[in-house]
Amino acid sequence: MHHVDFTNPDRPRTPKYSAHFYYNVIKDNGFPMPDDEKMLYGHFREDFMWSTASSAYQIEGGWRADGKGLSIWDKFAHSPSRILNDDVGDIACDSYNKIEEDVAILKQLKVSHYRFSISWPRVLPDGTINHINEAGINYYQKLLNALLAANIQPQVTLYHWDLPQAIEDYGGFLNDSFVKLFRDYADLMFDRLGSKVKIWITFNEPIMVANHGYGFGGFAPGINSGPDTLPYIVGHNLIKAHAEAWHVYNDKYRAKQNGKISITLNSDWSEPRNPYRQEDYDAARRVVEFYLGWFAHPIFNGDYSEIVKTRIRDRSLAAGLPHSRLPEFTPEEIKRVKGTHDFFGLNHYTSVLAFPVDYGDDASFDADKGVVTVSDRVWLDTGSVWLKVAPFGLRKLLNFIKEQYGNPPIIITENGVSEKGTVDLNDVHRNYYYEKYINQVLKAYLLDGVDVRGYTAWSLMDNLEWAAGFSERFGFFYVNRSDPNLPRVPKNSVNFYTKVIKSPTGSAAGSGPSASGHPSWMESSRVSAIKIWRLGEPGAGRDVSAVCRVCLPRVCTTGTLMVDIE
Ligand code: PNW
Repeated sequence: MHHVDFTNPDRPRTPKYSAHFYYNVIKDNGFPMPDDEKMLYGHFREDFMWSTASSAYQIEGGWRADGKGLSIWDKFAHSPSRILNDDVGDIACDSYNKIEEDVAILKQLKVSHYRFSISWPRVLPDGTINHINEAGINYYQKLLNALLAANIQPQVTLYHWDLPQAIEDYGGFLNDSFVKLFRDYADLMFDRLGSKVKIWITFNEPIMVANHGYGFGGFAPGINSGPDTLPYIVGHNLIKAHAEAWHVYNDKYRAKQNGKISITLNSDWSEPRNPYRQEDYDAARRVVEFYLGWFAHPIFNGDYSEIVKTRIRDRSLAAGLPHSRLPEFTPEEIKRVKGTHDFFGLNHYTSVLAFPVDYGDDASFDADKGVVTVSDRVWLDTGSVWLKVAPFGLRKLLNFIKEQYGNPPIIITENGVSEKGTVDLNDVHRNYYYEKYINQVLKAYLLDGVDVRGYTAWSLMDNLEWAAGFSERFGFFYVNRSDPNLPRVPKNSVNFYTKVIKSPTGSAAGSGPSASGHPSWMESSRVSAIKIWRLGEPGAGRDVSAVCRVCLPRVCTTGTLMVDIE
């Protein structure tokens, strides 16, 4: 249980992970279940919104149908090597032609809500209200009618990454005029669709638009020429555009349409890599502050947070610039943006471990944050490299939002897990993921008093997973792409999610144990922890015994990255 350094005459003994492990077995006189991993039985509020989600570019197809304009993702996908296997969304899941099928599978799931997004270039081909494409609006009218007829309430996102290419041709989010263009588009959608919609979301995950679209360039429009400045300009215009759309709704439509409107922000949760180092705590805090706070702070508290402002300003001045690379809001703008929310829309998938790193002269969002993140190797793998299963982080993130942003009502607008490789409809890993994550949401609600109003599983069906193409599958329904009819085939998790939603006593997750000691709806997930190891790339699945050879995760005595002994 101890490593002995035979090259050192003192023969020093260093405890291996097994020593810490055995120490705890002795201390606990056995194996008590950690509180955090115990199932909590109980119910969400009566009117809890149980939803599942999709987005326009990922499912609709019909890329040139009936007068639709092109989006930046159409152009990006048609450029060589931007998407894995050169996949394109030209047809995707053909949802443009499959309203009935999509509503049928939503009914099968028994969700009360469905989150989808509007393709801006489908309704406004050149992005402006100078030319309205009635056929495009008609598609969304029909979809809304079909949903309402099935007693499913829509949650509608105005922007889920498919900017009209015509707007990008004029600088896209980098051009201030974007703010007015988005306001006009939002105004038109409220006017034409608003009588049927009670939940609006302005932007999905602005950080991905800013950083991946205009920083790293891995997402459309694929710009990476100014990672130190462009993401901040994009973020700034995005925040202002969100606020204008909220005000239009508030001033012109709220009284008669009686809906709610906000933004969806995404964030990982972050723990210190070494819980005994203050620097790692500070780094972990910066991760969430830069990720979520970049957008949440101006909208919920007013202006960018001090941590974000100070770090970017200091690093800008140190590099010899006359002022911060982060744009400033005027006092009027701070007032105009603050409070433009009716709920907190949250997308969450995974957690990370953080430690500080000085990036030197490197100028980028990551360098400003000054953090490197890793995963705890006991967290299970999934079909996406960035996504590790760490359910506890969702409860912590919900508490962070409650404490930092004034205890807002929270709608979880995405949470889910992927697989890749061979198709296996018995997706018990997905049941496992949902059971554990939803139970953490229940704990946040019942034990911590977080005001959670809804939960949305990503995704309704397998779809175009952005730069990963069709290779990573998040769906409840498998879409058979070798059949030209693109049939939606239920995976095992359809039954699982339906049972969570409709557990015996109503809208509850965890209605109480059955004879076996587990609630009936969780039976199928118990074997999944074993299977989930095999989800990644061939060879990526790890055997539990290979994890944590050298030192306790996060309590690494050497303070270096954890490495395998071999
Ligand atoms: C979200 N990451 O995007 C999006 O809103 C969805 O459209 C997407 O399909 C889903 O999550 C699953 O990926 C993300 O690399 C994409 O950290 C990538 C990351 C996070 C969110």
